[in-house]
Amino acid sequence: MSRYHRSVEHQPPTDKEGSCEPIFVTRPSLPPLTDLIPYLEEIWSSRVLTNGGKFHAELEKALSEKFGTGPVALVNNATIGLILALKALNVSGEVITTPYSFVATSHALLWNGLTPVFVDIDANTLNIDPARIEEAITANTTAILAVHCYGRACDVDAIQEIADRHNLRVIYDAAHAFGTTCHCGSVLNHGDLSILSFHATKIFNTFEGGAIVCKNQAMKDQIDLLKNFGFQSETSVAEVGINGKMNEFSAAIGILQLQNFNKLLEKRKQISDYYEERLTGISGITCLNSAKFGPINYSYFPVLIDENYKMSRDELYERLKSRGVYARRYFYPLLSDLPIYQKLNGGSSKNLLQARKSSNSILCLPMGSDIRSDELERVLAAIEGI
Ligand code: T4K
Repeated sequence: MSRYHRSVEHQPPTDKEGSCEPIFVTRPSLPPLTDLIPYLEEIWSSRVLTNGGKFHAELEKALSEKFGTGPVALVNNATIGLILALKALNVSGEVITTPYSFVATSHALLWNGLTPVFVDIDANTLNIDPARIEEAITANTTAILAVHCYGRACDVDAIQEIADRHNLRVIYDAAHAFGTTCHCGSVLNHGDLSILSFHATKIFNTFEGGAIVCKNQAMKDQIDLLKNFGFQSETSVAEVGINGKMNEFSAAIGILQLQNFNKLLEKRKQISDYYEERLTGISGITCLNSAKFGPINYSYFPVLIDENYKMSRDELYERLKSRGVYARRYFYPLLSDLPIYQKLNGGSSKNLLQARKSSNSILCLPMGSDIRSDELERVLAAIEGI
């Protein structure tokens, strides 16, 4: 049993109406079970469970067509995808990255023996601030690892311009960015490689899973080699690869999820718009999904709680929890404040004022295509102080 189910069972919240039903930060969307049966029958009859089966090939093709990008290599999760991407691009030395992300972003650097150099973020998008990148570049810098946080595109043109001038690789942690658009179509067209997460909590899930979006077939071939232990043939191992393969069950789920994606996205947009309508005007709350900050894919519903709100962010977080609403502080604490990174990084995590401010004010409210209107009202009532 996982830690959230455990904690919910052992300490049932009691809200004023006496309802104990927990509302989580998200709930995975699932295709109708009956739609899955034919896929399961085919897997059972073929006994092809993994190692690049039919559904794996089908999903890779469908995704690159949907995104309008180069080839897509499926992986078993985004963390392995990030580790593989850095390896495939031969990144070395120092990598400029954001302190405002999930631990997988900077952990992937450490798994490759790389040094993260954290730079500050933009106040509105909470993505890495391109204006702060150049001052962090040294003779050892070889790449920029940026995150499209909450599914809002980074300033991809500014980042690429800096990278071109300094001959740096650009890798996008696009774990949140399934369906994210930018001025030229899919944001996944930018950088050398983009890595998506298909984890249960993501806008598009295959239970566990992910994908690396490549620019060309040669890079996909290299990643395919690396994700299969480095095998070139039955007897030849060309690289120190890893097991990064997606299995046929997850690929089948992905094929089905893709069929429903646009419908579910529309539901998320409606929920986001409703939240925004109700929360706009409450002193001390800023809705980051607001269109004024650029297009978003509604994968999260992040708000900033500042000193003008009637209680602190943490008090609101606890108040919601006491009413069975499990909002989350994505991303607090900053990666650079974790002891593992402080030890490594001493000098390079200074001047992260904006990141620290955002991290201390952020709250992600429950979001998902299946959230019911009575659940939304419970969340809003707690925030509005009812
Ligand atoms: N880069 C970035 C920027 C990321 O945000 C992430 C992952 C990654 C890379 C790495 O991607 P993967 O290697 O995972 O593909 C969650 C997710 O586990 C993690 O994937 C995600 N980011 C992160 C932002 O959130 P937790 O520890 O908060 O998850 P957890 O288990 O507490 O789940 C949150 C809520 O979701 C639960 O309270 C209930 C609900 N839930 C969760 C699961 C797993 C369900 O209803 N069903 C489920 O099966 O990290």
